[in-house]
Amino acid sequence: MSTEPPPRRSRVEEARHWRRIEWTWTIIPIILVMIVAGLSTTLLFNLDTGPTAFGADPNLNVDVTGHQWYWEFQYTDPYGSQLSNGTGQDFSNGTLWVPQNAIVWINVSSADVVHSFNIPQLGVRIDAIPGRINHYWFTIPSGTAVGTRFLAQCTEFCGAGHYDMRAWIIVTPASSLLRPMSV
Ligand SMILES: [Cu+2]
Repeated sequence: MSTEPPPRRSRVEEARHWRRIEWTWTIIPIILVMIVAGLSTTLLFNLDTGPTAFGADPNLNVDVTGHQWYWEFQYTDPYGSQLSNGTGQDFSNGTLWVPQNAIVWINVSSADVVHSFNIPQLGVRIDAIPGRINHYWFTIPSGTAVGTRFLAQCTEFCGAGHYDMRAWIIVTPASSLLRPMSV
């Protein structure tokens, strides 16, 4: 008993068949890559723009300057100045007072060598480079109690005093001095 071999496709049909598959597995990944590239590029630019890109207005604007071997904090808007006057603290001594639920926009630089500003608990890590201002922001998680301290530290070896280049971020009561959120 002889079995009929299946009818063979012509070479032209064969080529057409494979060409369709080639196009499919070329076009679909290209579309996927373009979607991922678009989303991540947008996110990258938004990260640079800061909280406003995500619909939030920073409550505080703070200049953070690394020195061998301490951190200097300076509020750069009137709201921060009021806050600092209100507590009577010296704000250049390595303590940053931040109200509950605040969104803090930081402008990070260095007065001497390269440092890196790091608040592990708040997910902050940004290089402090002389002659350059790096922007970043963080939020105090809702429900954080007044008096909570977050340790800030330098994570770039910057000389003999590097080990002690620490600062405290201390949470103060939510203040009416804060700028209202923009809508
Ligand atoms: Cu340092």
